[in-house]
Amino acid sequence: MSATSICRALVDDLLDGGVREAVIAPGSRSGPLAIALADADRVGALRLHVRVDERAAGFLALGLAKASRSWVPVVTTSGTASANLHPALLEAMHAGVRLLAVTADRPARLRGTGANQTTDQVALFPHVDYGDNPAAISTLLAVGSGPVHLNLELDEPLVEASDWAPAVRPTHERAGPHVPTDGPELAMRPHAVVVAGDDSGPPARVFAEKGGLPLFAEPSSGARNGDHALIAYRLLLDHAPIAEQIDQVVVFGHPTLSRPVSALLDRMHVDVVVAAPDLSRFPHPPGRARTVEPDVRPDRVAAPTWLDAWRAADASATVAVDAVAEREGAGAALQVARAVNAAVPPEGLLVVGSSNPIRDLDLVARPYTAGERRLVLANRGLSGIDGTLSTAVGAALARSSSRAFALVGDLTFLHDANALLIGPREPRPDLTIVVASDDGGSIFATLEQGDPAFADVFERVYATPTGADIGRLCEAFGIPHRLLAAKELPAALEEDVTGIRVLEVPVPRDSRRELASAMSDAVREAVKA
Ligand SMILES: Cc1ncc(C[n+]2csc(CCOP(=O)(O)OP(=O)(O)O)c2C)c(N)n1
Ligand SMILES: [Mg+2]
Repeated sequence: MSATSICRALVDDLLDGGVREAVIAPGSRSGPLAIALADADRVGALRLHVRVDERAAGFLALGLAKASRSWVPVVTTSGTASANLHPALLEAMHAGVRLLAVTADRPARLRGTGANQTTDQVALFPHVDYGDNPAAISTLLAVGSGPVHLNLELDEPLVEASDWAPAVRPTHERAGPHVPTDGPELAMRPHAVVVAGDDSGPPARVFAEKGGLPLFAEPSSGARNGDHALIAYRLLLDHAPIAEQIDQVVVFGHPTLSRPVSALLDRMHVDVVVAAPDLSRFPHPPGRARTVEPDVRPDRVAAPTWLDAWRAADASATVAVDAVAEREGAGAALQVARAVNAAVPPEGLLVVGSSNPIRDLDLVARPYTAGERRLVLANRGLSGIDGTLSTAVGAALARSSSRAFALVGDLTFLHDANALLIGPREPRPDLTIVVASDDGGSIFATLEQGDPAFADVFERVYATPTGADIGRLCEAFGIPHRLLAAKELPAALEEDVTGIRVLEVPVPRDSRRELASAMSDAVREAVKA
């Protein structure tokens, strides 16, 4: 079969498999697949996105796949181009995202002969499900959870000048989030809590509501909804006397955000129950956690005093956190997180960057009303600061609502600035990117290395200030940019948006450590027995 026939057959198979979005980066070896995908785009069988930078292309496809819960192929040419997909594939692997990497290759006979742009692409992504037979792609995709790597050997002649158009398949219903049915009963202890990590979805909330339990839901859990979800749970775990009484934790999703939650799971007398098929994606105390079916339900409702006590403590802690956030200067990052949390309307999207943005949000985000179909995403598989803007662009493109936001730190923004490199003919989402801009990585100030003992080296090797001018960078990409004070952000977030824009809010970095201890002190005082 010619390269063109192979690629046309592959596009047909992908369409049969439900693929409706595809990403490519340019190159000669991948050309026949690029042309076949462009043919499919032309007749409306799928939507094609073209990017110059393969790393950004990989994360764009990841964002599309995360928000649509569908397979999204990303196609690169051979050599280093394909290696640039590695970060997105690793994130997809650890978060179970349906990303299909298609790397074009020369025929196997040319490997090891010094042929141009030819390396061993077969073992390029160890641990990722691999295939080299395009005809078997449907079997690979049927496994359900990603990612998958298809290395496509294409021989010359690479292109053929002949007309082709695939049949347009009917649009299929997208798989929604998992809605629990009535599964097996779990024997509850009197003082249980529910932890909802990344991508838990509604089951965590439903379990907490059925059991009358407090819900500690990370922002990207998809479960921070309803009136069982607490706000300042992270500080309550450290400071509220009631936290000592916890005797059971039921965990959904992939919790990674906070040390107090990890410490809770490590407590010897706590029964740790993980609602997942296995423990591979779950940070757990070795030998002590047990799994239950994701559809598990509590065998009884907890005494109302348990949840009431948590709600009262949370209300006091939240007042204390808000008071610290109101402080001039230091509190600005928390004000930014609150404003962004409040700006997301029903059906809206929020993509949150790693480091302080997601932790600030975790501390202040008000739970949303259940059932209003907001989507809050974060790359928590490996918590990288890479690819976040591309993920946000992809996720925004996959949503029907045009209200989409991203909240990122300045280094996270700069790391993926090529996400803004979007050609004039490419689909562009309406997306507001908010940058909490403190010229460097402020999270490290709150960790051990932020101790004054390391002050000498801290600034150079941890904080890494860049002095980069984000406004001028945006100008180079033709992206509107505004510098705003935190207090001006809520009004700006209300504005109608067409295309991508950047709102940069300067926040102080040197007071981060003090901010963290001021919040701890305030909450300890507010909830003491
Ligand atoms: C790809 C990658 N490189 C390095 C890190 C380590 N890291 C974690 S947070 C961080 C700093 C992030 O800075 P910024 O985005 O400005 O957020 P801030 O800490 O200032 O809130 C770094 C380098 C990472 N998580 N991912
Ligand atoms: Mg920063």
